[in-house]
Amino acid sequence: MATLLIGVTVAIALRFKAAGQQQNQQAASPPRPAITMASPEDAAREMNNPRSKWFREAKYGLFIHWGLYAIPAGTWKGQQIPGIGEWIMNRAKVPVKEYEQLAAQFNPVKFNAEEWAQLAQDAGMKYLTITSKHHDGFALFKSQVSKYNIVDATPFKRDPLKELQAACAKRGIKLCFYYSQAQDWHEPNGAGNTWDFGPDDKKDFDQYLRDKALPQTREILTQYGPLGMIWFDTPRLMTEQRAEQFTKMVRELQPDCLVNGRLGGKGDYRSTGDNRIPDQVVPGVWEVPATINDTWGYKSYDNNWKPPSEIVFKLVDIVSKGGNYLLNVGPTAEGVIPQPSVDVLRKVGQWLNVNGEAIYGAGASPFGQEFGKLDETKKDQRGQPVFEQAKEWRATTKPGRLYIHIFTWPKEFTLDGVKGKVTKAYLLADPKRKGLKYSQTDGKLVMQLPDKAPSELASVIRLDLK
Ligand code: JFZ
Repeated sequence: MATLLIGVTVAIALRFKAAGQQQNQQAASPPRPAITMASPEDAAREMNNPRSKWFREAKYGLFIHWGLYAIPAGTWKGQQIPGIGEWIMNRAKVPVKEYEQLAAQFNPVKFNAEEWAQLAQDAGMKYLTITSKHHDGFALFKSQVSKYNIVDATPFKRDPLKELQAACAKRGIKLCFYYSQAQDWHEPNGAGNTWDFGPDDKKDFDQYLRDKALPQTREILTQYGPLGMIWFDTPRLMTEQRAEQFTKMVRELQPDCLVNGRLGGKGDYRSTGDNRIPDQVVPGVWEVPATINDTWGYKSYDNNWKPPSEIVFKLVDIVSKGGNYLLNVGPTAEGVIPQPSVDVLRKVGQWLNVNGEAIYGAGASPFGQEFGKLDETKKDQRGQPVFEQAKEWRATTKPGRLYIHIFTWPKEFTLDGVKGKVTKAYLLADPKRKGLKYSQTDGKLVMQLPDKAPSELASVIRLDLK
């Protein structure tokens, strides 16, 4: 077990190294699979866990990385710092004494919890996961444990998580908190800050857990009503025993609250690597944490917004493989979610308004051929054949129903391997539910489609089966 943990830690550490070279990372083939597979028993346990029912049905959530790093926004002392924005303290090796001073400038007067929650709702997202404390150690909530928090250390003096609690509750959006349990660059004994405090293996990590991470976890579990989950991250120095202290606390204080897969022990579900989507259906409960541009925390010069078509494709792709999509935006230091990301989210929300029944509560594809195939003539760095992704269509399911999401619109659509007899076929975009012409022999279904695709994002055909 110990070797396994070390292995995982090393793998994650290597990945951090790569974070600054994301461009290169993407060009080369991925060095590791997108997700660790669960045993069939574990996958079944995840799927049958009543606690995760809402999560399995929700499918789509809003991730928000917000904190002091939104002030430098990717630039430190006139230098653009490569890598993800919320890592600026680490990447620029900013001493605590200097970084701390950002707190006195943090005054996000344009922050409006109602607007953020409304955006999540308009976007069709069912949960909202926000950084209550990221690796920089700054708490975005009122804390008795550490003065380094938004109420005590900033001119703003408000608790945005309290405001979000009310705004989310009003709209039935599950509120979830990201909490960096291991890395805390503000604390002498927290993991990660080697430039101020020396190597991690010389630290009294348990002291940090006892005096900050655990008591703050208690605060977020007791001061904000029922939470959908706590999203722990980067389990450096975490052992199973250390993880157990957190799990025990969550279970005692909020038995319905989920624990994600990055605590350091077994969680209620698993995460893929950031921005990584598996090639095939993955059994069990899992989530893809991904961001709408190339940073999590706001960077003033990252304008690489993914278009709505890409977000819809990724959402459908992930759901058709059995997962959830947690999509991130990074608000500015004023408390504003950048308009381009708002526009994208709302577009996707409009698509979901029409096609949501094929996403929420939907199961994975019963097929597989639509995902693409291995190209034996192309090899990655490890000498493995490269997976060539196909993007013409995807499938999701509900009992007695099949949904075909079409991205490349043909005249005629042929589907092999349909189990059951199709009794009706129609486009979700058609309010009249006019039946499409089709013929079915054995498992082969041939459908005649209208000349023009009803949606430029993805047109969904619902098939009712007997
Ligand atoms: C972590 C954080 O360090 C980062 O700042 C951000 O919050 C992100 C959502 O999570 O980064 C990771 C964690 C795990 C992997 C990659 C990046 N991973 O397992 O591939």
